Amino acid sequence: MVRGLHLSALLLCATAVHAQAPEAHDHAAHQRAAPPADPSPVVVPLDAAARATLTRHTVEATAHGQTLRCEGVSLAALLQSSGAMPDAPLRGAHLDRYVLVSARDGYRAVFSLGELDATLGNRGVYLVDRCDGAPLDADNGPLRLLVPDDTRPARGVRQVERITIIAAP
Ligand SMILES: Nc1nc2c(c(=O)[nH]1)N[C@H]1C(S)=C(S)[C@@H](COP(=O)(O)O)O[C@H]1N2
Ligand SMILES: [Mo]
Repeated sequence: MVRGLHLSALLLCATAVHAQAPEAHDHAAHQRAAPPADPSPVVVPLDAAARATLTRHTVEATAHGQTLRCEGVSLAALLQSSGAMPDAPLRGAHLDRYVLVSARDGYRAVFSLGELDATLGNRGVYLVDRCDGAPLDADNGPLRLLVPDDTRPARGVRQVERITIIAAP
């Protein structure tokens, strides 16, 4: 009797699953199962712990006739380690995103994620914490950007306060 009950329950289950199976393959059901888009905006951690595990680069950049020799991390690597930028060639889901870098004095500059992707713009952008052998002073640091391949140094944001990834509206 118990066996009999079990068997009918199983049969009922199997019937129910079978009845739903075609819907699982239809387009609407497939779209509902898609993972949600990454959140926006995302504030990227800049603290020493967030930067400690990343490769350090030596970067030279010239501003107003003066060449700085600095050390720091790649902005793309920092964004990737935060999880906010995929560590793979970017596709449409991330090509409408940009990085807003804001300074304590209100200065701001943006970069697109596509500009930073090594397989697209491949623009080297670095977040540095030491120049010419010393930590950056309060006018320049403690963190600044350097963009050695920009023709002018205007996006070398000093006094970096916040880095945010934003999906274009
Ligand atoms: N926070 C902040 N960063 C800034 C600026 C600024 O006004 N504020 N000026 C930019 C411009 S226009 C230039 S040319 C470079 C100058 O870099 P330097 O101070 O190393 O010469 O800094 C850039 N970074
Ligand atoms: Mo400038």
